[in-house]
Amino acid sequence: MSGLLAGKTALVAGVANRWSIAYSIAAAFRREGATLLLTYQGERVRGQVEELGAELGAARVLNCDVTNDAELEALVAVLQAEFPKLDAVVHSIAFANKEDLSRPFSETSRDGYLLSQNVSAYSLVAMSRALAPLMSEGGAILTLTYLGATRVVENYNVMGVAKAALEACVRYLAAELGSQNIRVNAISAGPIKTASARGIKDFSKVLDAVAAHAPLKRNCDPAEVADTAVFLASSLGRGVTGNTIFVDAGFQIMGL
Ligand code: NAD
Ligand code: IMJ
Repeated sequence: MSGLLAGKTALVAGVANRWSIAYSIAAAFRREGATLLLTYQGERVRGQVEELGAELGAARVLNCDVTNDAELEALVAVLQAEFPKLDAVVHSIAFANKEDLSRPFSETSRDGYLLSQNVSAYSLVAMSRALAPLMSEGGAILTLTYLGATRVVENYNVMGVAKAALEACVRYLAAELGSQNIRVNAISAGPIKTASARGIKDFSKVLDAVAAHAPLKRNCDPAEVADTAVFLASSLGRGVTGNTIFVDAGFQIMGL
């Protein structure tokens, strides 16, 4: 074991199943020697995530719906008692109403807009505020974003606006938490077939287009995203904060 994260404790939020990007990140963190803490969204996914946690050798699997302040506070209380020093936090969470990812963007309702912002962007602020006090020796906060934050991607709609806010949150949080040696970065992953991609209209066409046009002539792999997360969470990433790093087989550089 090379142990890039040996002696570090990492909390990973956003594992729903073994296809989740957060699952690949958790596996890579464990491979590098981190003590793993997983959080899940609620009772609906609890059993599944507990099984995956056991498989990964996670030290704890805890409930936390990131839209619920009381659940965030309860999480902090458990951590304070059992894992007083936290070194890395991974936020791999997004949600929008399914109908807002298919109908015209201008038809997005106020509630749908606010829901996607709350779950997908504000939650990074809430998690950072709650967990930064536990990162007493500095550390790294990571989130997952997508190209649709800065370019118009068909059907991404309200999620693109939420990711634009998320990327701005990364910069403001990085500027503020830098004095505590806490770095905040986003990884912009290329399209990956996860639960959050299943059922998206024409998703396989998106995958084909990336494989055809990306410099590497293929899609990205969740393990590649995970290894970039290891780099950012480890001391190798110590000079990097406030950034969005693309792990997308190079797709975003292409014009025509
Ligand atoms: P996923 O469905 O496996 O993960 C999304 C996670 O968000 C789930 O674990 C779900 O339980 C969690 N979640 C939703 N609402 C929550 C809440 N209120 N509280 C706590 N957790 C909540 O899909 P994924 O593709 O692994 O998505 C992870 C992240 O990666 C998302 O931010 C997504 O936008 C981003 N991303 C995905 C792709 C892709 O193509 N799959 C590409 C780039 C970025
Ligand atoms: C999602 C929608 C439209 C186009 C899309 C995506 N493309 C990609 C995604 C091109 C790559 C996946 N992605 C990057 C996401 O962030 C997905 C977020 C998401 C997905 C769903 C599907 C099920 C649901 N709500 C969702 N909320 C957020 O009900």
